[in-house]
Amino acid sequence: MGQNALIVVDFQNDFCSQGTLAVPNAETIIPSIQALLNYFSLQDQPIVLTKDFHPENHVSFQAQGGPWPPHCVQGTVGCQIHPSLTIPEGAAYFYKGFDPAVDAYSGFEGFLAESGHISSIGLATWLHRLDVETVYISGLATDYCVRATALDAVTEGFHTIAVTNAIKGVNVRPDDSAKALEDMRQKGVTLQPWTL
Ligand code: VGL
Ligand code: ZN
Repeated sequence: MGQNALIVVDFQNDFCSQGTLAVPNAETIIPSIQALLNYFSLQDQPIVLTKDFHPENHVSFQAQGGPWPPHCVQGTVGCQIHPSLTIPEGAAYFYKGFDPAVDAYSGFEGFLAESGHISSIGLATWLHRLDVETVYISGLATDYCVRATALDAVTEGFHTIAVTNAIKGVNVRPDDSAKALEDMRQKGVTLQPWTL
């Protein structure tokens, strides 16, 4: 039987309350994400953290005509994983959005970061090599990177669970997260809370 993997999407300082692109109430999901991290670690199941990893002149930033304020710029505190999470040893990091000219919402556009350099190993390849069948998706933001990651997970053939109490949306329009959840559900993502 295949393994389960946990994917924590973009739980970085710039998406939390002091950040440049803050997701309202992002910190409220910390207990659920930590419970997931602890559980997957205890079960020796793969843990993935994705990071938005932009250069200063990234195409998604308003100065370049993009929709967003600068965020998750490489080498800044805003790019770091939020310090309230305790990340188990052995967790794998996948970086995305580092090409100045291309935005990347989905973790499946990310590449494994190994001892400070970005490899050519993509997330789907890495998960398939580990015989992962089911992915549990948590993190930020429901209406952008979580949604894109979950839909790509389905396309890549994974049984995909979006953990409803471990994700939070930006809601540029108030119902964006609700629409994203419905879209995910229609496309084969299971919506399920994690019981603390
Ligand atoms: C994200 C907007 C821009 C996300 C990343 O992680 O959802 N949203 N870059
Ligand atoms: Zn971004």
